[in-house]
Amino acid sequence: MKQIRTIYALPLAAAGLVACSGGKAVQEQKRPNIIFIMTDDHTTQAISCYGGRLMQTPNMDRLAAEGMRMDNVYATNALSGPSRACILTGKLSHENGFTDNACVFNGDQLTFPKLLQQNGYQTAVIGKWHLISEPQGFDFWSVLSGQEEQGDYYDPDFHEMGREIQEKGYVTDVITDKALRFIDGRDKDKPFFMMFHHKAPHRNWMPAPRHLGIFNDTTFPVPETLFDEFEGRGDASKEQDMSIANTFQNEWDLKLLTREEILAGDNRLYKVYTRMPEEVQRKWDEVYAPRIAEYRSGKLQGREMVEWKYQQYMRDYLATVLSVDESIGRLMDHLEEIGELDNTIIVYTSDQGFFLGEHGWFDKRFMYEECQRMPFLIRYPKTIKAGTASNAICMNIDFGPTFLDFAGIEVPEEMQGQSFKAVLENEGRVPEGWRNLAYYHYYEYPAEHMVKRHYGIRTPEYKLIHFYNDIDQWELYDEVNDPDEMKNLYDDPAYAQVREELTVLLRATQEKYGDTDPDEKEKVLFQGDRRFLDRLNKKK
Ligand code: SGN
Ligand code: CA
Repeated sequence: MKQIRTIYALPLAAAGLVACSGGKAVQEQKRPNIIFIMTDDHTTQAISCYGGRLMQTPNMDRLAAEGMRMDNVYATNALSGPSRACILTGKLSHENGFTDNACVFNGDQLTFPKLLQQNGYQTAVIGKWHLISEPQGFDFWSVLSGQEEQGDYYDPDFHEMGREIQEKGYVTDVITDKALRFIDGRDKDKPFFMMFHHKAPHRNWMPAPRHLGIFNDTTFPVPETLFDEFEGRGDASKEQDMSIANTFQNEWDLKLLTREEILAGDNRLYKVYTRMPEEVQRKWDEVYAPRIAEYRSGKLQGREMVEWKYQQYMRDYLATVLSVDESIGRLMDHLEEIGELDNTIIVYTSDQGFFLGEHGWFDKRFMYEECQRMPFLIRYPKTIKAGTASNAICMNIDFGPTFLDFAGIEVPEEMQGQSFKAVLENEGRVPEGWRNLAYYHYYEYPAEHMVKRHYGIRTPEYKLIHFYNDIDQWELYDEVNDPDEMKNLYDDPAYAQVREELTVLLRATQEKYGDTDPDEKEKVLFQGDRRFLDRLNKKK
């Protein structure tokens, strides 16, 4: 293990090491355990305590009712690997080097789990990792390895402490079992920190056997912007490849293949379907048969077809979320049983949000609210008041500093995020001098879904975005009056001054974070993109 530098060394008082009256013995005061639950692509529209109308999430709601719901927590690069790298390092993508999903994380760099470990925490990461290099800074790790580290829904493969293993069962349940086993086998003399990372509800949304078909009689409300035509907005919105109407794949996303067709082998479902036990395959066949028949009846056309696809999408996506909600319930019950519930900071978040039909889309990547915003629920009754909510603007790079702060560990100067412990412990109020904006920079282009590169800022009232490489186009949204981001005000004379001020603020923010040098940027970018393009070429 690397020696830590003195500035990160833990002061005695902060460590909770207090000299007893005799002066000899030292006693460890209780520092909180920290459980960081992060799902993949779970968005606030699908969480009932966020006002989502699509489904009930009772265990997530319990976290909020007994803790705080944060309404303005933002991803700085709304894509899996990049978001995870930002979280681990407390640094933006251009600083941690992981700009897009084709990168390999440099695990030698400073991360907050390493600091927790060096300062007496027992650490673990279980579930989705998606950073390619082996996890460092964890006493135990067991991460999904199948499908280029996206993981499989059924009988998933894991890379665990240097070994390749396959587990039996549904991925959310397997990850939960592993997490509970880690808790039970922990070193009881130490506090623990666990990254508990689910795969669900990532594409292609395959529910647990017990939830297959559970929403098949439900019709979900259709987003008002499902048929958005992007009037007044730039080419990035028009030229993406992530629409329900055109990008959705019949086989993969809608599962419109019969058992016989799947088993014929020449399709993407084959690999995932054949991982399911026979009895689950049977249930699957039964559940999807009416959907296939309806599609093949030939009655669905035009807008009706898009709405139909949206309904099938919701049925599968939301059913996978049920397993995650149950997992949180199991975790809380277990912590309660062993008497650790109130000693543990529990966080629920997702690597980014997701489009559930808004603007006609699925997926993420854009700096628009549905996916830039991350759910963030936190429970720690010792210092966080139950039933509170906050609109403080925070970023994923702030998570590490916040956890270090709770653990009494000094936040290293080089981390760009800042602790929001003061927000959490002050009923969500924004403290004096709080950095009330979120920075964003997305790089993965040209790539899957074809979302053009852009950067921008989100303030409490506005959002300014610059699509900067193969096009040079700006967008400005009034978040108070236009929360759906339908009206680009960049060229509206009434907003000329706002635009001016925001531009100055954006440039100052880039200056502050050192994200200004285009040459450097290109070097980082091309590393990832070339690999994507190579892969694309190979497929052709
Ligand atoms: C897969 C999905 C994409 C998704 C990326 C990244 N395609 O490639 O739809 O955007 O993952 O997701 S799929 O056809 O394989 O389902 S991320 O959350 O890991 O960044
Ligand atoms: Ca994701």
